[in-house]
Amino acid sequence: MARANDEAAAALQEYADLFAMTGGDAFRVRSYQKAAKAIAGHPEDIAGGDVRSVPGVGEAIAKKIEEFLQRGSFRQLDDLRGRIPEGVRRMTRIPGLGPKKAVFLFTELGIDSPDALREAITAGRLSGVKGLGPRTAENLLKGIEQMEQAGRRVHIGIATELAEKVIASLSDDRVERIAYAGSLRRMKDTIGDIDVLAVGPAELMADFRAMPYVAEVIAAGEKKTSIRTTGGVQVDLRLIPAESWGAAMQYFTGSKEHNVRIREMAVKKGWKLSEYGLFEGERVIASRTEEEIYEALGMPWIPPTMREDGGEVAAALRGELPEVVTLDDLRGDLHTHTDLTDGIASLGDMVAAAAGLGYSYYAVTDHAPDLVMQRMTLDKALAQRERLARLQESYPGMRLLHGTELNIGPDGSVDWPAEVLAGFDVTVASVHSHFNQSRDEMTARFIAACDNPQVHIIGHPTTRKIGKRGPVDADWDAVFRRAAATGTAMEIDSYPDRSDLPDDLVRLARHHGVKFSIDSDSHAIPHLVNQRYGVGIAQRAWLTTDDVINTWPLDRLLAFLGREGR
Ligand code: DGT
Ligand code: CA
Ligand code: CA
Ligand code: ZN
Repeated sequence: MARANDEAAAALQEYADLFAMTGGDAFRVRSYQKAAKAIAGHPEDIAGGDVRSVPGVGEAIAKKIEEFLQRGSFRQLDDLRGRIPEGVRRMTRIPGLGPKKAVFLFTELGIDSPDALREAITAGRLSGVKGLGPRTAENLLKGIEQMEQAGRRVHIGIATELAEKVIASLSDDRVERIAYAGSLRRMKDTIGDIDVLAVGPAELMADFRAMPYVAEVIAAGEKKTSIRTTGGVQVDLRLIPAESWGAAMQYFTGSKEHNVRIREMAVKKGWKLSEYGLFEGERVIASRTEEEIYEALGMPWIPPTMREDGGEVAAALRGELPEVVTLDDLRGDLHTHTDLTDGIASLGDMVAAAAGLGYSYYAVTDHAPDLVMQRMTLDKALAQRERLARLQESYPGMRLLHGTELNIGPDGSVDWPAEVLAGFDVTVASVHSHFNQSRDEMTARFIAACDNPQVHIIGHPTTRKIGKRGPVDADWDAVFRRAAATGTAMEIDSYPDRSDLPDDLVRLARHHGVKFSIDSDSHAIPHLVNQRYGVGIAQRAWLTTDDVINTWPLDRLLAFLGREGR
């Protein structure tokens, strides 16, 4: 994606945030947000073309973007930045602290950063302030810590795009092999630093240090160079002898705990395992490929996503490693949006893109009326259903499913009555507000949604946004038990800053017998391929195709949805 688009979109998004914080009109905020998304998702570079050709960009926004392209900012943004310090904006990213409260704390108490807020709370300066009782203050402290923890790591979407860019920038005919290892290859939802391994000439290190994405060189050695990118992410590049490629990939993929377990196996046999190979004295037993190393230790190759010392070595030794679900196993997507609500692409364009991915079925699940900002009505939904039925004629190989993403209200009820819901092929029900309910209330809320026979899938269950909002508090054992009993699937929302359910909760839900749907939650065409991240989560939780409803043939899926014969 073109850099100018991303930067302009980020500036417009910042403007939308600041505009909202200063009490700006909510519908204008939304139009800025929509335009920002449209610009980010626009296939052509706006720096070379006309920003007015981007859907959702009107004259007023176009002028701002043009000024931004010329000088890296625009007047209205400068104004608002002057009124709201950067630290106050960072305060809005503290889980549990909304923009209104952040502005209040700034204007009334002069608190202008998360650090200042922590100080004020610990010094007791907030006691007696309305709406900031001891429980809220406690939660804010936790939220600040959570944000700082997350701030040092990036989510898998950012890390993957960066790793692919680094690898592309270094790939040429002098470079025999190049790949990423570490937590990114294991597909953790957050990544501390990116570990790239290469077989190539020594000059590669100097080339790497000179790349335009490098902001700082942290360490420059012959075997390893570490840099920090302009986006603040550390990337380590290691030069590997060609004959050690497999051993190095195995070693630097980790996890540390998995490697300890593997090394124990080697030691028991009187061998030594290092990043250079598996050795008996001076003799090399295996080093070229990972497969050879695992085989020499009496195991089949273990997928990187399973290398967390969660019993995978024992299972591999017994020959009982499960066959985990892969991207190829997915036959469709059950949670996607169009520009009828908050997506940026039209129904026709989304469906065409889905067909290009070779799906057997594809569900369109725009928001239902309770999210007022989306302005959905039953008439609009029914008109969309008709358009979808007409589109179906052009896609004989792909079944189009008409769905909706329902909003789970604070009491567990959803937007539409049963008779309306019966008209949809599939429903995803999600929490979008009242995130701070008590554990009991939240648990009851999810259980009520599971008990609704017209709810098929619980969308992005924890509602977390990595680096922005923590998970809601619920008794997940109780929720998953009811989901399994009622045949309600849990979603693995693959949007990378959600990654929701996270892998540990997927494992817990699987233990209770829950089924899963690995969805993209796409709001634009480029989001469709995010399903690969959801597959990573599923693999980390050892899911097989039997656990994942959107790997199933259409008939089995429709039966699960109670829509057989449709
Ligand atoms: P991260 O970067 O925090 O997301 O996590 P990783 O797993 O990528 O960790 P990192 O970058 O420190 O190291 C990459 C891999 O290299 C790690 O998973 C295992 C291996 N490794 C690095 N240092 C050591 C070490 O001192 N001992 C062992 N056994 N393995 C190491
Ligand atoms: Ca790493
Ligand atoms: Ca590293
Ligand atoms: Zn949602």
